[in-house]
This record gives sequence, C-alpha cells and structure tokens, in this order.
Amino acid sequence: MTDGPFLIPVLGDQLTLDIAAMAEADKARSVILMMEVADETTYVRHHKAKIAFILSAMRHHADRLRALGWTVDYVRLNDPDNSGSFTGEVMRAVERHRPCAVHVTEPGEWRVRAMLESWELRLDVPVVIHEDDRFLCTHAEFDTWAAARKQLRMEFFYRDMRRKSGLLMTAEEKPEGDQWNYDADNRKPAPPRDLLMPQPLRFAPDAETRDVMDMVATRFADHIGILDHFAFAVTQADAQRQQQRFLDEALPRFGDYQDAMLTDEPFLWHSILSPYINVGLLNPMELCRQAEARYHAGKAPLNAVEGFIRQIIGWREYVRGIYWHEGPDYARRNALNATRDLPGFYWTGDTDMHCMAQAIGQTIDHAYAHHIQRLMITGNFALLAGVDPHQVHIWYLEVYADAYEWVELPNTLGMSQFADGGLLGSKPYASGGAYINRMSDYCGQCRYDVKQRVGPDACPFNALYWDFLARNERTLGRNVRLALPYRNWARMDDDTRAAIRDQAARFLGTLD
Ligand code: FAD
Ligand code: DLZ
Ligand code: SF4
Repeated sequence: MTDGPFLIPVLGDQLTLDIAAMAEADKARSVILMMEVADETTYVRHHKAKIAFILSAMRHHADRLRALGWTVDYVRLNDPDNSGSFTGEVMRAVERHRPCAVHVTEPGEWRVRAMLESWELRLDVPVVIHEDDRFLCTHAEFDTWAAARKQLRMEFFYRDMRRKSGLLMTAEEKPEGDQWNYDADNRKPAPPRDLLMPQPLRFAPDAETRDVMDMVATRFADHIGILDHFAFAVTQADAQRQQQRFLDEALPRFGDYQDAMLTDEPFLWHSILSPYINVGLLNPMELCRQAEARYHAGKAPLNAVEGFIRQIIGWREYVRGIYWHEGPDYARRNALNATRDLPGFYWTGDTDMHCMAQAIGQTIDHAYAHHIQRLMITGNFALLAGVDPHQVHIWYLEVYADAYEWVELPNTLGMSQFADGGLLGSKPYASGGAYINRMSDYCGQCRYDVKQRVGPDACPFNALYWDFLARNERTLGRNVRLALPYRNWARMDDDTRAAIRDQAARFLGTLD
C-alpha cells in the first residue's frame, strides 16, 4: 500500500456528481480518471450520434468536476498513448499516480464487470467496487423478490416499488385513485395532426461538441446514423431544461398518446429523457417526484403521471433486475429457434413498408424511436420474420442513444423477441397490420394494403403474423393468451391457410 491518492475511474454512463465511488471521497486525496477508449466505442458499432453524445457529455462532466475542485485525469480517444481499453488505461493511470487504492462504481454490463473484477489481480492495488445506488431496487432486493415467485411479472414488482418509494401512494398506503395501473386509459390512437405537439428542446452543439462530432464523423464514418440533426443536451443543466420542457408541455398528454405513431413525428408526447437518465445527467427519482407533484398540483392527469412513473420505477428497474438476475448467458437465449439474418434495410430504412421506413429512418436521423415503434414496428417485424434474436439485440444496442446492455437486452430479447420463452411477457408482442393501422397514420401512406392478407399488394405483417403462429405452434399453441388467434387460424380452410403461408414464404424469400 502506498500513500498515494485514491484513483476513481468514472465510466461514460456514470456522469453523476455523487456517483457511489465518489460519494465518500476526499477531493484533496483523489484523482478522477475518465477514459475515452476504442473498446467502448466499437464493442458494437454504435450510432454516430450515440458516440458523439457520450463522449461530449463525458468531456463536459470532466470540466464540471474540475470547476468543483476535483483533479481529473482525462484520456481522449485520439491521445497517441491511449491503450484502447478500460483495463489498459487504469494500468497506465496506476503507473502515473501510484494510488493507494482504486474505487470504482459497478458498471452496467457483464462484459465490463468481468474487466473490473480482474483489476485487483492485475494491478496489485486494492480495488473496491461500489454498488450503483442510482436505482431504487438493489441486486439483493431483486433476487429476494424473484426467489419468492414462480413468475416474475413486472406489475407486482412495480407495486412493491410504489410502496417502497411512496410515489402516488395515499396516507393509508393505498395507490392514488385506488388503482395501481391506468394503462387501459393510455391507448389512444394517432391524434389529429392539428393538435399542438410539444417538440423536444434542441441544443446547438458548442465548440467542444463540434470537436467530438468532427472526430466521430471521421473515425466512425462506417457506423450507422448521421450527425446532421445532433441536438442532444450534453450537460446536466441542459438535460434539466429538457426535463422541465417535458413536465410542462408533454406530460399531460403522455398517457393518452403513449402508444400512438404519426408519420414524420418522431417524438409525440414522449419525454426524450432516456439518454440523460441512463448516463447519469438526470436523477430518475427526482424526475418521478416532479411528475408526481404535477399530478397533485392539478397540472397533469393521473393516467399520464402514473403511466410515466411506471415506466421508470416499474419497467426500468424491473429490466435491470432481470438483466443481473439472469446472468451473462441470457444474451444467448433463443426460445423460438429463430435464425434468419437481420434484413439489410434495418441499416438503411430502404423498404416499401412505410411503418418500417419511418421507424428506421428516424432512428438513423436521431438515434431515437419511441417505445411502441421499437416494440410493435421494428421488433414485431423481426419477431414475425424469425430473425436471430442475438442479431436483433446487437442492432438495438447499436442504434439508440440510450442503449446500454442492462436495459436494452431484456427489452429486446425478452419483451420484444420472446427469446427467453416468456420470462418477461406472458405472450409475444406479435401483431399483424391491423394494430399498426389502429395506432398510427402509417398505412394510409403505404404502398401496401393493410386490409389484404395475400396478393402483391398485401401488407407483409398480415401473412407474417399467421405464419409466425403456425411456425411456432408447438411452442406457443398452448399459451392461453394466444387461444383466440390459434382458434381463428384453425377455423380457416386449408386453401386459405396454404395461401397465407405461401405469401409469407415468398415475402421472406425476398429478405434473404
Ligand atoms: P418515454 O416514453 O418518455 O418514457 C419515460 C422513461 O421511462 C424513459 O426515458 C425510460 O427511462 C423509461 N422507460 C420507458 N419504457 C421503458 C422500458 N421498457 N425499459 C426501461 N425503461 C423504460 N430503453 C432504454 O433506456 N435503453 C434501451 O436500450 C432500450 N432498448 C429498448 C429496446 C426495445 C426492443 C424496446 C421495446 C424498448 C427499449 N427501451 C430501451 C425502452 C423504451 O423504448 C425507451 O426507454 C424509450 O423509448 C425512451 O424514450 P423516452 O425517453 O422518450 O421514453
Ligand atoms: C457507450 C460508451 C462509448 C461509446 N464510449 C465510451 C468511452 O469511450 N468511455 C467510457 O467510459 N464509456 C463509454 N461508453 C459507455 C460504456 O460502454 C459504459 O460505461 C459501459 O458499458 C459500462 O456500463
Ligand atoms: Fe406497415 Fe402494413 Fe401499414 Fe404498410 S400497410 S404501413 S407495411 S402495417
């Protein structure tokens, strides 16, 4: 043990001033290490805007820490001696600073966790890994909750989180409004176009962000996405401005139009806060408390506020719990044995299916799509087409600015692709064109006819939906929640069924 400083590595999604490893640290005796490294920028081929957002937010965070009196050792991606990995950079920093110990906050994925756990042996310095306390539910609490149950349903987990946080709970410990969940009120279809729609704030890139964008444009030219529309906040202050914008202008209608989709309207009444929450610029509990205050002040209805809070203390906490509970092999599950390659148009948006072109096009433009586009458009199509869920997982991890494995993987592999065999959802999120037509204005602008199942103009989602059920009857046929569609399939005559399957086969043939 030396009498050197404490070395505190802060990773790119740990941009919170009081991140666990720093909470007890003494500024005068600590060196914060921040590392832009090739491994992290290329372990998947992230969208250009995702890389630019994270690196610029890291640089701004380092500036803020320095202004607050911390010593920050910041390694840039293009530094000539950059070793390219967290481990290599921590080893170099240990040489530079001769620390007495390394304190780090646990990372957000198994891959990086394995790295951190190897450090003590490799560095010959004590390494303390602190639990990330930015979540409401600890790993131990989730494991205890899961151990006591046969089925790990989000709804019951969520109720526990409501009780634990006190959010939307009455003095009698009852749910506000006497109901836990107002989802049934949150399924309004696409709204009229003349309804005033709140657009998210756009933040003009400053000189530092422009530098990062130039570097990203050159170094990651072959990654998906464009930087032309880059307008993310890269500081806590700006992220808080977008939080305020959401609470003031979008939250009141968030519930009503949560599942709606409109052509050329990527954002609707969504918050566009996930990139900021996930890197640590925004505090999710603080955000929930502010949303709750809007309800009590009569500024937003209960269905909106409950729906929003459920996404954060329900879904977000729940998928994180599942990710760590299920272990690193979760990423390899493939309950429906789906093996098709992801079609090339997922990288270009070049398809006649208007719904897919819209969801993928805005993903390329903004590194953003809202939940129902991810689940019921791009996810649904991959599920129906039988795409290898691991390839689908990698795509989602690459293309969204908010994508980190702990949150992306259970959403993709579990919720969207049913590859965990129903751990997350009691039935697959599979649908034909009728659902998309009900919730959006897409079909009216499509070259396909959503009402047709077969023929050259038939909406591909229709035949693919029935083909998916037929193909997976052995695995899904006894699922009570699919009893009705399987009965409808059985009622069709042989010729109709053969024509639908033939239609699906011909369409799938065009994807190969
Ligand atoms: P809003 O609609 O405004 O929701 C508010 C907040 O709730 C979000 O910012 C987010 O923090 C949280 N939230 C909502 N739904 C979920 C959910 N299912 N899981 C976790 N948190 C949720 N979210 C990510 O943060 N990262 C991902 O990599 C990611 N991958 C996804 C992949 C698939 C296939 C699907 C179906 C969903 C995925 N989600 C992911 C969840 C959700 O789609 C995004 O959180 C949401 O679209 C982000 O946009 P927003 O901030 O406008 O969300
Ligand atoms: C996603 C990402 C990228 C693109 N680049 C970096 C980086 O250069 N340095 C860094 O510290 N973090 C980066 N990240 C986020 C990390 O991948 C993330 O912190 C780990 O996945 C652990 O959760
Ligand atoms: Fe999508 Fe089918 Fe509607 Fe076209 S008709 S937008 S492919 S659901």
